Amino acid sequence: MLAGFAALAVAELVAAGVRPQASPVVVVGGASIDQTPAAVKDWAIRHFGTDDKLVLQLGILAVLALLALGLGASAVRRRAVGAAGVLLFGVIGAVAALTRPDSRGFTDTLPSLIGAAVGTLLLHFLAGRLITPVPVADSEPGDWDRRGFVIAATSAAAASAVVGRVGRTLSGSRAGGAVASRQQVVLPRPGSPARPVPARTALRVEGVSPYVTSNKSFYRVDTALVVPKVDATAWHLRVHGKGVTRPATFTFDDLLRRRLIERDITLTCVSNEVGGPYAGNARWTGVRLADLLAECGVKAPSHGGPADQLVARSVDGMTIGTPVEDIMDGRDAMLAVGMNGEPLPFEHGFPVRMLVPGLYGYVSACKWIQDIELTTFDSYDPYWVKRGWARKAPVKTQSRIDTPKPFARPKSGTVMVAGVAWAQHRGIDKVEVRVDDGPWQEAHLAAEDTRDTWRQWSFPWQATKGSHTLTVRATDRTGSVQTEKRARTIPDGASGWHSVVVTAQ
Ligand SMILES: Nc1nc2c(c(=O)[nH]1)N[C@H]1C(S)=C(S)[C@@H](COP(=O)(O)O)O[C@H]1N2
Ligand SMILES: [Mo]
Repeated sequence: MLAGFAALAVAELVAAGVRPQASPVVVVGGASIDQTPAAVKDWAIRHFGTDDKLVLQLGILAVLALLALGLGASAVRRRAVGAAGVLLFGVIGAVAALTRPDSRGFTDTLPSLIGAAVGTLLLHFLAGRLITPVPVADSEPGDWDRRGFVIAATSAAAASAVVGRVGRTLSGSRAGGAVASRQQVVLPRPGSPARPVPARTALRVEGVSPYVTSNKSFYRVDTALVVPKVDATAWHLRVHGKGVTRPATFTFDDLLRRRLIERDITLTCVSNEVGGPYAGNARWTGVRLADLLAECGVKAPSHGGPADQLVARSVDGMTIGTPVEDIMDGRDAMLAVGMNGEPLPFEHGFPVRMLVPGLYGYVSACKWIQDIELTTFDSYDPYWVKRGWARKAPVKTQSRIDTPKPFARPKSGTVMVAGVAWAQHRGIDKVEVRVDDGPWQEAHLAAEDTRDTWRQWSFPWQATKGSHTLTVRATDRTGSVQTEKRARTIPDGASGWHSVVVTAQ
């Protein structure tokens, strides 16, 4: 285990020199995320939520620790076996590093290979201490040098801890350029500001989700084990592909110099269960994507354009495919640079991400975007589609009870039931609440900001003593009532009604 620890520590140090994304835990973790069947990934997101990445990394470390114990045990008998085993892990790390979508090639293999080499040497040396009888005072013949081993092992552990820590610290400071570039961003005043939020958009009900989700509490869903830290001054966005008669490359300053729009948009994740937390509403600033595409010569399919799919690629190799028709149909699809008045936080895609009102994030909201390719749905499947999710995924009409919480024990009498409902780009027209098997009763709807945003709702419930089931459903502006039919999140989003059971005292 010590040799394994030393290998990982040295790998971290080398990764700090190469790039943090090349560390073996990150490349092997990333490869496992990509190989994980959709159902397992969905299960992981459901059970560990945003901690899924931490759980994955701890899992990798636990597996490594067990394998290290096994290799160590065999190394005491046959040192060559131990050495070969550790080297094999180095090779696995190197292969993972080479096959990552954002791989930089040979240099990315160095952390795994050098780490494994150091681990092999250390294992050889320590195992040797356990095998070779060393004649010391008071020793019986065949005894091993306990004191020598303990000293060597302790020094190796201490040295590894220092090396690993230095590696991590250096990796952190490598992002200095990106952090500085973010601090230097001054978001220009939008040429097209958001309509002022109408009065009474936010209800004063304790426990309901705030109308605007703060950047800090905005959900985060992505496959990045290391949050990409992109230096905005070196960032470029390339636009190319089918029907792009004027391919172009934009810098971050190019985008800031354009006319910016500012819009309130609610973003939701296709992995959100009925009643789940992966929804947030923010005020975004950015460039209208349809205008930028039109400058590059792109036409919507309904206007004779040959491309029906826009594929966005991020710096970490994510690919996200969006219908060109949706982007060009007049809605506020944008390349966002600002979130709630700040440059995008790194976790949410600094310097630039895409947003398309009405579509789930995995088909619209590419973070850390760096490339836009116009293509067709027939000729290319992006990341999640390859893994069994739908090619097209408009947001399903959903409503959620935020308060009371499941299994709450409110006092009988008037209990405020409240929550949010969303049907982005269609708008919410009605929310109804049902108590037990009673009739549907209309809830009070907060004022609408735009049809791209969620709406809060509240319902004063006259609670009688005992256990009750509260259920909610919404109706969108097309007149469709939220379906009762339960669907899993895969392939195109969960459906069904949210209900909570509470006991009035
Ligand atoms: N580069 C990149 N962009 C991404 C993803 C990702 O894994 N990598 N996940 C998408 C998904 S599934 C969702 S729901 C949204 C979430 O955006 P947020 O983390 O800012 O809430 O980002 C989208 N953009
Ligand atoms: Mo998502």
